[in-house]
Amino acid sequence: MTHIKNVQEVDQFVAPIGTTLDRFITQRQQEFPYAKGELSQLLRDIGLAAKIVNLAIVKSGLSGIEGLYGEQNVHGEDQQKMDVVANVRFIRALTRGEEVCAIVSEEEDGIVDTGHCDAKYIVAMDPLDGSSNIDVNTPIGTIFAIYRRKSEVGTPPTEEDVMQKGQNQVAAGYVMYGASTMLVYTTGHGVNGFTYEYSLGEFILSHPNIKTKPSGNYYACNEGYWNDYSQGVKDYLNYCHDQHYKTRYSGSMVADFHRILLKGGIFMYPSTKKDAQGKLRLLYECNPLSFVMEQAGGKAHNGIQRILEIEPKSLHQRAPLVMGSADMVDKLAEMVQKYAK
Ligand code: AHM
Ligand code: MG
Repeated sequence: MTHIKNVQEVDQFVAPIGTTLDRFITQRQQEFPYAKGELSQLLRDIGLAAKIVNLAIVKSGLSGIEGLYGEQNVHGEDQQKMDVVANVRFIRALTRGEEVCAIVSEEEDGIVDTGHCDAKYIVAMDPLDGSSNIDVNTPIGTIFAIYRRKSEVGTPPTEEDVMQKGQNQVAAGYVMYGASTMLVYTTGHGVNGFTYEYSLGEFILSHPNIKTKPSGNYYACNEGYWNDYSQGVKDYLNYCHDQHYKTRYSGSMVADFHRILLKGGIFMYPSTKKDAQGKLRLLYECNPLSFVMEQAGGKAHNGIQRILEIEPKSLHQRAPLVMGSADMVDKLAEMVQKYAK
């Protein structure tokens, strides 16, 4: 019989599993000296909802939840059945967790009051981004931002609680449902990524302290809108062509963003002739990913201003978005601003 003497000896023949999301969140709680554990619980609730949505996505082709739901959301876009499933799952998990007083969702017109007016956090989310990719089995994602409410704890939450600049986020991140499902988040102390281990049902730390390179050779942009872009954006795209940068654009921002976060490059959804503010929503698409990108050492801009400094005026406000490797975002901003003078 083998006698196990110490942990190092055991590690030689039984590899450690690594750090689970739960354990990581608990360890990191010490970074917030006055935290009482509510944010940790809230992050765990997001992890739980992500697992449930992941399960629904994995089974969608077999269980008949692909395709259109038959209604439009607040933006006049056709809802997919999976948009609705993800929205309900996240709202339910965040409500039952009792740490959130209000939720803003791409799929909801106004704020969702969870009934927990003693809770101090607000969540803004896109429950399923890139959902037009569901039926073709391409990666899709959930994007989330967490804010502290402005109004007094104990009172009903208001829209004002949600109208905060991105720089006020206390945490933000995304879940990417893809070849591997991953959860990546920041609490303002760097960015960490976790890969879902199916048989254990746990997210395991796989990408600690992610850093984005200052420059890269990928660009993600829908060049189908070329005729509608400003001259500054066209100049930058021509520069990308001259540099022989590689195009990688899937129409699923979380997937395109994830590549750039890990490999370097630039993602852009600029304004067009038709949509001066582009397509992407400030509170739950631009802000959270911009916070993650900045925490990884990259930049996020609307061409004129840092995304995280934009004062929101409405729940579903849009903003042109450019984010990625710092040198590339600077170069684009310089080209765009040349015409703004
Ligand atoms: P959605 O929230 O309705 O899914 O829209 C957001 C998505 C992003 O993931 C993606 O970058 C963009 O829309 C693609 O739009 P387009 O097809 O105009 O390039
Ligand atoms: Mg979206």
